Amino acid sequence: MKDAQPRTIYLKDYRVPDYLVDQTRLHFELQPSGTLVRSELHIRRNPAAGEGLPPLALDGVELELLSVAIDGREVDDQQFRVSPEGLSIDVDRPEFVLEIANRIHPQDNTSLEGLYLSNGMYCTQCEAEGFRKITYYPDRPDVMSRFTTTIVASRDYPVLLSNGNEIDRGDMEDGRHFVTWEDPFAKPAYLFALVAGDLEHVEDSFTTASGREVKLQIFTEARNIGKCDHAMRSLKKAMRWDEEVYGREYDLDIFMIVAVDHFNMGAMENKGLNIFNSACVLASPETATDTAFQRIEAIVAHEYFHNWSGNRVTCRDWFQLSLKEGFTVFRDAEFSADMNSRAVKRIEDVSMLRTAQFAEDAGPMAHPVRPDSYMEISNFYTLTIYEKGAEVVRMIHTLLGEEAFRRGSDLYFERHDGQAVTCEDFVKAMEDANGVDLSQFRRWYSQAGTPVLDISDDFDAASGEYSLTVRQSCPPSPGQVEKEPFHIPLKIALLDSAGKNLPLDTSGATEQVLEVTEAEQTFRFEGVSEKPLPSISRGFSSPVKVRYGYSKEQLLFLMRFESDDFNRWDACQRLAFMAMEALQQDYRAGRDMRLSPELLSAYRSVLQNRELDPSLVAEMLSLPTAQVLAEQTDEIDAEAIVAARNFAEAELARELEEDLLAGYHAFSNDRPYRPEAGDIAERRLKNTCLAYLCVTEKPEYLDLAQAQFDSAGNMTDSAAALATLVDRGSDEQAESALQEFYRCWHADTQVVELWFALQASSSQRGSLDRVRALMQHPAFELKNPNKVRSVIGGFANRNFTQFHRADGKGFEFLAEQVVALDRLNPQVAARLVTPLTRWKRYRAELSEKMHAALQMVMESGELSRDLYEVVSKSLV
Ligand code: B3K
Ligand code: ZN
Repeated sequence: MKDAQPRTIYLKDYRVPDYLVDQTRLHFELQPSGTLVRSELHIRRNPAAGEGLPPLALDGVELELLSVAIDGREVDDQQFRVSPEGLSIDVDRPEFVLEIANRIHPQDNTSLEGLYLSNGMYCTQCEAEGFRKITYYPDRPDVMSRFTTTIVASRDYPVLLSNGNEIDRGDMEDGRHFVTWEDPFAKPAYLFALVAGDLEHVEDSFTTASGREVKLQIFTEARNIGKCDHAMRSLKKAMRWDEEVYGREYDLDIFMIVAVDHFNMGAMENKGLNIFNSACVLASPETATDTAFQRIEAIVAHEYFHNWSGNRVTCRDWFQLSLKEGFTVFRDAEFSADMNSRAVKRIEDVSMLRTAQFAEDAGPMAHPVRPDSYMEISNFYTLTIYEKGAEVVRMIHTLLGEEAFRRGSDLYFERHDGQAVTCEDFVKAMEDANGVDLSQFRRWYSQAGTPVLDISDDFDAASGEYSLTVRQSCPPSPGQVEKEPFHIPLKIALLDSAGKNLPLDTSGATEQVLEVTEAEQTFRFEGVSEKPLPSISRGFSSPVKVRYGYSKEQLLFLMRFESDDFNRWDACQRLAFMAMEALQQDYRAGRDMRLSPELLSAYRSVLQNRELDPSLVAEMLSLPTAQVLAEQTDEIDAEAIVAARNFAEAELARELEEDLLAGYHAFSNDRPYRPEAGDIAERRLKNTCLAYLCVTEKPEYLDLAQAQFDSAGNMTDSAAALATLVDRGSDEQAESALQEFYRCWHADTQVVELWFALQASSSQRGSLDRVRALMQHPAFELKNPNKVRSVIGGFANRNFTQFHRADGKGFEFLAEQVVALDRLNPQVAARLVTPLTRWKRYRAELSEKMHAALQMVMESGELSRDLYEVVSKSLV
């Protein structure tokens, strides 16, 4: 790929489409030898595009063109040109019906983009540019069309689904049958879906606020039919929530979800026919962990919410991706917060942002929430677009407040229903609905990088004035050296020496959102009688790094008295981070390591506190992961991080043994499993205690883990016990538990994926040899992204210790796998290579080895556009 470099697409080159497609009629014949696609497109010159009749440019990739006709007459091949990227047809009239026939080969499609087969079931994935692998089409989101789809197939595929409502079905003479679907809502091609297979379904219904009855169906292979109830319950909750919180009702008479085993990501919001990765929809208490239950609830909601934020109002072009993704992630996060523990949801999201998004923002692929350019759009389904995009929407919510935000979203949906719009339109609706000016705020969309706030304070006892001085800066990112100041909402409170929140104004409010807009700015508070302790960025009010010189004592104080649970956790994290820093320094200097007594006493008091939400306690007791520690250091010393963490864990386990055991018993119970917040919290804390206890490797605690493993009635407890035995048990214990688990669950795809992941990510047992052996296991399949993510992803992303082995073999292994995968599935390969792109952040020895591995990928031969973009940008 070095000679023919992929083309870069720029936002500044956006032009409206030359032609519009009012109607799209598709006809699919699914045959073993290939699928015949016939399309009938009602095309019209776009009046907004100017004069004349330029050639009609249609996208099309890997298609076998059979015929082209305009208004019923075959077009002779002088009038059109076919290239590997598409078809260009000369046009002599402003409005016409174009008919195309082409053949595709879903059976050979391993990219899982376009139409492909998963366990014998046909399914599609069109976002972002997969529709062009189905037929020739203006495959861009600003071309919105009404689709009618007929699917013809053998009776071996009894279920034939597409978007919208079923309008016809019947048998054909040759033993085949057909179904026709019509979607009354105009949509871009990326929302098209087709499914054909031997599927069963569960059914339910939902009555909308205005009294319409909607049929809800979840389709799966027969063996999984018992695992749909949780998704169905989640769907109904999401539908109700969107009515109550956003006033948004569902618009079709039917909403379908299909579970497929081979899927590049979590799920897809195709109109009326969501397609889900099986792992993100199927669950039962025996087979799914609490984490899986919560993930399913969130993803079902996310895809459902897209029906408004994404489908009814869609993106003009792919640079605007965060318009639908950032907003929808914000919506699903609020939904999850309302359904579960708000603080814990926030902690989980922020931890992920701080680890992975901050790393992205500081790396070679850093890009703004609205990027300016890309080579391959699939590479831009990133944490920046999704999670930082959601933080940007959240900041608007924080700045405007609940009601004003709702006014803005109402106006946005009303004004742009049925349109393909931009991030600018979203911000404008927020402004217009509320008469506010968000000019400076828009920089969040155009500037990449994580801003840093350096905060200092001052107290003048004589005048009673307390002041906070905030300096903001943002490190350079690719193509952006200088950054203009951001508009940052900073939610704060001031605590007095008794731990009480001070009133901050005459109304007595104890919390305030400071609007930071300048490079340096001072905020003053009058009538303060003693020097307060600031609680800064409550609830993580903006996606920035806050630096304030908290002492250990102040952090302990915040942990005791802070009323904002997120900041209480954050104080604990800061304390743990300081302790881990010190341990790393000890390790590097060859000194004996000594765990901070403050951290120990903080953990002890948290563990003894029965007032706190147990899942908050579990979060507080979890040391920052190696990945977090790595992200927060300028020069990553993997060995020191691992040594410091292992030491701290061992010390905590030893010192807190009694409290941990008491915690384990206090939160064990025999109640039947329910995936509800309270119960999840208790299980989480109990299993956190168990994991710590087993760090001691004392037989009595390993017996406890074994007993839990043997008697667990749900997958959360079973998997937690297994992970503990694998990490801390003897070889014999670990192997026999693994075998037993596999014997029990080998027929369940999701559990086998968990079994793979647990081994590959085990710092003790997930050696490179084991990972290679797992890849030879009969249940492993390189063509299945879930298996790849469990084994190779588990090793490269979640097994810090083994992946960073000093000889660089972990990096070489990843490079090899990425190259092999690129031939099959470029999207997955380009994502999997991410850990190697961070080479600049490491100390010399590992950095060189990582760089060499990346170079190896580059020189391995012709790379896909996806992989080429990531690797070439990372080698610079
Ligand atoms: N919109 C899809 C993601 C499509 C990814 C394409 N590479 C799922 C989601 O965000 O809801
Ligand atoms: Zn989404």
